[in-house]
Amino acid sequence: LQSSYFVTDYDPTIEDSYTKQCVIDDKAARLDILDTAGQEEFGAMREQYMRTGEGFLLVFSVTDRGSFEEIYKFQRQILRVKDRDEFPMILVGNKADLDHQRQVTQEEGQQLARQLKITYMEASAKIRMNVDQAFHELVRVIRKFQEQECPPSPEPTRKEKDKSGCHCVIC
Ligand SMILES: Nc1nc2c(ncn2[C@@H]2O[C@H](COP(=O)(O)OP(=O)(O)OP(=O)(O)O)[C@@H](O)[C@H]2O)c(=O)[nH]1
Ligand SMILES: [Mg+2]
Repeated sequence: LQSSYFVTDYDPTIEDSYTKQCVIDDKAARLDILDTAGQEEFGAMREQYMRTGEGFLLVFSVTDRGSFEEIYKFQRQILRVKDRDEFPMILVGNKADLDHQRQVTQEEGQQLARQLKITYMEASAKIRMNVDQAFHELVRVIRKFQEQECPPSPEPTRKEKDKSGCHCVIC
């Protein structure tokens, strides 16, 4: 589910990265997007990207039940790596244009999202439905989370700033 173009051939990702500048809710944001591998062979890299990510789009295909069933495991792994009960994530059911090949209903997507306490969105990279919206929604969730983690203090002294250990890349 890539932000700016649609590729027709299947080309398994190992790891790709993109940078995008945009304005979300009147605030500038720089998105450093890391597109990671779905294939099991590249699973060893998973913990590393989970450690560095500030937020995650959990993408499955509504036409592939197996990809849906893997989401729960990924989410648990992210929470374990982050050592948190909650972390910014959005559940995305991609390929919503292929309605006749559906193996996962919208209700099932919603239900899983409720269970994981995150938002569910259906998208189609092919017809560019909800692609930007999914990234934007994730930025909102990241902002909210980081605001809670390190609320902007009125005038922190330099020493306090150094101690705080907050790295709000998207502010
Ligand atoms: N119809 C339709 N096809 C899609 C959509 N998104 C991706 N595809 C097709 O599905 C295939 C796989 O797409 P990728 O984006 O490479 O899938 P991926 O999940 O990144 O796969 P990995 O990189 O192996 O993890 C390609 O042939 C795409 O053209 C979509 O929204 N609708
Ligand atoms: Mg890919």
